[in-house]
Amino acid sequence: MTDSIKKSADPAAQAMIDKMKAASMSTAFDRHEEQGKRCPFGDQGTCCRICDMGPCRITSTKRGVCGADAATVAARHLIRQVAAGVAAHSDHGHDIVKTLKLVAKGEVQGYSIKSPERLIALAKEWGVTTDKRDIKAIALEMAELGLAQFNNQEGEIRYPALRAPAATLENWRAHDLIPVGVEHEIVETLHRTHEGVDADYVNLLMYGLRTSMGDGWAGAMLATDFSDILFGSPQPVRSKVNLGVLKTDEVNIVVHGHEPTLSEMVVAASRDPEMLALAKSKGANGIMVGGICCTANEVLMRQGAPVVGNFLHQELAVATGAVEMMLVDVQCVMPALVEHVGRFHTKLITTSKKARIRGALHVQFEEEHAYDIAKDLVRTAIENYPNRRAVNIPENKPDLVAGFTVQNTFTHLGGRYRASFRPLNDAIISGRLRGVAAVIGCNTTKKRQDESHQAMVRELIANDVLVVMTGCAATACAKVGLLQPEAAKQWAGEGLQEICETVGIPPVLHFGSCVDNSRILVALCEMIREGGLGDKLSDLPIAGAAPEAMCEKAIAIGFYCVASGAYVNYSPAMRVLGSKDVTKWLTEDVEAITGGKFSFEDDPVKAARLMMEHMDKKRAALKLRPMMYKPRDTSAAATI
Ligand code: NFS
Repeated sequence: MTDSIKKSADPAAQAMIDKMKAASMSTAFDRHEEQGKRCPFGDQGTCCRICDMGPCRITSTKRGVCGADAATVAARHLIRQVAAGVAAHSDHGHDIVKTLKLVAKGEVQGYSIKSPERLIALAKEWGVTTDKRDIKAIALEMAELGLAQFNNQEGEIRYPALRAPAATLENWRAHDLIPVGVEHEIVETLHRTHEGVDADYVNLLMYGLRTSMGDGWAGAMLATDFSDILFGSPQPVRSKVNLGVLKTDEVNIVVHGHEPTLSEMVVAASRDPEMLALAKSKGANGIMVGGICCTANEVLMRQGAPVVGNFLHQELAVATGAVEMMLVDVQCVMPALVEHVGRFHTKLITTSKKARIRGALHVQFEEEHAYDIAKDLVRTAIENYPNRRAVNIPENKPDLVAGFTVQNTFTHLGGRYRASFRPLNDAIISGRLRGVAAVIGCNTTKKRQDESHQAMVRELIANDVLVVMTGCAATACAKVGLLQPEAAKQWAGEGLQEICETVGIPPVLHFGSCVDNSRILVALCEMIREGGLGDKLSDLPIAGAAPEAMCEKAIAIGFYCVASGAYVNYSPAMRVLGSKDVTKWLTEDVEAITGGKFSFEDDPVKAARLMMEHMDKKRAALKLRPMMYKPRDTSAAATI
C-alpha cells in the first residue's frame, strides 16, 4: 500500500494527498504523524488539567495532588467534553430559532417561512393556538418558546414529555435525567467538574447523561425542527458527491461548517440571473455551490447541492486549485486552511464572529442583510475566477439520494396512502429486517478515512439491517454508491433488498446533518408508538455507531443515544481507558439504568456484529423470529 492509500479509502483523496505531498503541503494526515505517539495519560483520560497544581498524571497507585483518582479524573474530563459538544449543537440550534424570530418580526432579508405546515404542526404539538392567527404571530410565539428552552431554570425541557414513550420518560424521571434547560446543565457540569467539587465518577457520568439530553432532546431537536420550518422540510433528492463535483469551467464556491443560515442564501444568490450573467462575462459557464462537513448536508438535504467532501476533504478541496472561495462559519473548520489558500487563488472567508482565523478574510454575516451579503460574496468569488492557475480535480463524483426525514421516509415505506411506521415495524416483526442502525459521525486521522463507515454499513445491510446516516459518515458511504437505490441489489440482504426495491429507496437513508440525529430519535419514538416492538426505546432492535469519531459533539451524541436506551459502538474509544471503573460503567453498568450502553470496538466489522448481537438480544426479548448471520460477500465482484 502506498502512503496515501493507507491514509484514505477514497481514491479521490489518495490522488490529492499525493499531489499535496509532491507540493510539500502538509495535511491533517501528515500532522497526525508528526504528533507521533500520544502521551498515554492524555490518551487514556488520566492527565488532570482541572487545577493549576497540575497537570497531574494519575496511575493505579498515584493520585493527583488533591487526591483525585483515575476514575474521577477520566469522568470529569469526559463530561466536560459532553458539555462542549452539547454547547456546540445547542448554540447552532439557538441561532436558528433566533433567525425565525427575526423573520417573524420582519427584521431579516431573504428568509421566509418555507414550511408553514411544519410550523403549524409544531405549534399544535406545543399547545400554541394556530386558529385564525397570522403565520408570523405563530412563528414569533414559537421562536420565543424555543429560545426559552435554552435558558429555562425549572421544570423540564419540552420534547421528552411530548415525544418519548411513556415508559422511557418515566425511567428518565426516576433517574433524574431530564434537563431543566440546555444551558443550566452545561453550567452545572462545569461547576461539578471544577476542582474540589464532584469526585464520584458515577455521579459525574450520570450528570453527563443528563447534560447530553439537552442536546438530542432540545438543542439539536430545535435546530432540526426550526431549520425545516425556515428552509423547508427536506424531500428525497438526487445529487452527487466527492471532489469531482468541482467544475473546471464554473465558479466553485465551497460552503463549509455547520449552520444553514448563510449557505442557504449563498445557494440562492448563485442562482440569481444577475450573478449568472456576471459569471458568464468572466468566462465561466455557471456557479457551483458545494459543501463540506454538515453545511454540505444542510444544503444537500434542502437544495440538492452537491457534496464536495467530508471532514478530511477540506484541505484537499483547496488543493484542487479549482475553488474560488471557501466560506466557513462554525465547527470542524481547520485553521490549516489558511496555509493552503495562500498557495492558490482561493479566498478563505470566515463569516461568524464566533470563529475567526488569523490570516483569513472576515466578512461578518448578519441575518438582517443576509441576501446582500451572500450576493457580495458570490460576486467576489466570480471576480476571482480569472485568477485561477493550474487546476487538478479528481474525477470521482458518484450519485446519491438524500433528503429523508421522519415525515417523508415512512410515507415511502407505507406508500402514498399508508403514511405510517406500520410497514417498518411489520418488516422487523416478520424478520425481513433485523433492525435499524444509525451510523453517524466524523472522519479521524486515527483511522483510514471512510473505511470504517463503509465496512460497517456493508456488513449491516448484508444482514438486513436498515441503516440511517447523518454527517460525515453519510458522505463516506455516499462516495462508494451506498446511498443509491441500486446499492440494495448489490449489497443488501434479501429482506432489505425486497423492501428497497418495492419502495424505491436506498438501503442506507441519509437523514441530514449531525443535529439531524434528532430525526432518528423521533423515528424511534414513532416505532414504539406504532406498536409491536415494546414500550420503551431500549426495547427496540436498534443500535448506533460512530466508527470514525473525532470531536466533542460526537461524544455528546453518543451520550444522549445511550441515555435514550441505545447500544452505541464508539471508535476510537473515548479517552477513559485509563480508568477501569469508568470504562466498565460506560460499557456495562449503565445498561441497568438506561437500557443503553457503549462498546469501544475499533474493528468496524466486529463492531457491526456486536450491534447485531444487541439487536438479536432485543428481538429475542420481544419474542421475534431469530435471524441468521450471513457473512458478507467480500469478493471483488461484489464491490461497487
Ligand atoms: Ni458532525 Fe458535522 Fe463531520 Fe464530525 Fe464535524 S461535520 S456536526 S462533527 S466532522 S460528522
